[in-house]
Amino acid sequence: MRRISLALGILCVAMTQANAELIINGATTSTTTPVTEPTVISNSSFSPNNNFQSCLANLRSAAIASGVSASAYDRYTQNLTPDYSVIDKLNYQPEFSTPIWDYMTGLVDQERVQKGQQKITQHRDVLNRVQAAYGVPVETVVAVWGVESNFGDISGKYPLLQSLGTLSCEGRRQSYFRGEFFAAMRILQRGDLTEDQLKGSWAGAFGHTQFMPSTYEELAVDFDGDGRRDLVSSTPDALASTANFLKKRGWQTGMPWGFEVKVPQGMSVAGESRRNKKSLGYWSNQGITRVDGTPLIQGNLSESSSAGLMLPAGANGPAFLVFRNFDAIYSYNAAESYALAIAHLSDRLQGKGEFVTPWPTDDAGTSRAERREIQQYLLQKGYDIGEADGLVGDKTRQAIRQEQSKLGLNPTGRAGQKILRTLRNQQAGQIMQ
Ligand SMILES: [Ca+2]
Repeated sequence: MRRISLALGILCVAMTQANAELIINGATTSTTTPVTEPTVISNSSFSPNNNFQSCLANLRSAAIASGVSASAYDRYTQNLTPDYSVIDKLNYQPEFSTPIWDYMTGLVDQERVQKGQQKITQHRDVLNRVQAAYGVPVETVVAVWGVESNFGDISGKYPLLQSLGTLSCEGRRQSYFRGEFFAAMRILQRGDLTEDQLKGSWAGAFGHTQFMPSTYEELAVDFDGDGRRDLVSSTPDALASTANFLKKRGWQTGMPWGFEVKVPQGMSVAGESRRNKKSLGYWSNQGITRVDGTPLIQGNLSESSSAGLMLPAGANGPAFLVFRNFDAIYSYNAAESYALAIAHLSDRLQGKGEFVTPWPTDDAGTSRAERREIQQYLLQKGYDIGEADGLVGDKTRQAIRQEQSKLGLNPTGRAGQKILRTLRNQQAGQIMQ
């Protein structure tokens, strides 16, 4: 489960990458209403290991009321077994706070920019048609794709009926997950996907777009014209559905998501936020300019265009004016850091540069390639951290902590530039000897 809290510019996120383990489409918030309101059934007598089948039997009538046929429900639940590992995921409380600069550097690195550009070239024709149909720029659609599933590479391995069935019968938020469980069955029943294809994150987000089943029902589109909405194996369907999502969530064609700005010294930013929108005329009068010093009002923007001032790392970090389109991206996964990663990746895919204002840290974040490099040094030192996959999990963090302690550094467990440089220097020193 993803927990986000902004405090002193530090983000608490439960995962190391925005892939695979996310609950998305508003699943962790109340901003998205499931298409079908699940019927709440009292479940106080449930206990693990012996009552899964009786829980499923209790859910049967609610599933049928939501539109699952009786025969389909019986077929999908007949041999279903619980997977309690998803309850552990649901209850996981991160000890580690990921600073936003680590989060951003891992999600928007040169590797993802290059791969995104390759994908744009490869799917140019369908992307142009998607942009024409939905009014969302090619680069924004591809940026969502890149952050959600690394362009379809990572879409999750949990069989959805099993994970959502378990979450429907155990743990917190059962009512929410029942709605998703039933939606998954309706998707299967309609023949959009097969049960084999229906694998995703532990919480039920799946496919190229990592939609939850209820979002799938509401917003997925058939763009390749085969009569099925297939966000698992049809790239055209996935790209068009992403654009449809953003359009339905309020995307304004021809308008920017926002841009980095320069806030005058001494201007109070207390109370400013993405939500607290004011006119560009107001912001201009405050002395705010674009980060390159040019006026705020350019292109399609006017005095009355409405934007919020967002400072994701506090007053000493980069500042952004964000518009309605930023909110549309935000609705994909209800986290400002997440929306900023997509917004920034879309800019990078358009050939724009990195943020100008540095993050307020003396130990900047690392790219996935640099994280793999750190892991390779740790493996050479004999740490049992699995593969050098660039994902900084508990084992990697523990190994970094031990190395930092040996070196007399603060044992944070962060895979930052400082530990990378130190390990590199050690390696170079050994080669010299
Ligand atoms: Ca299709």
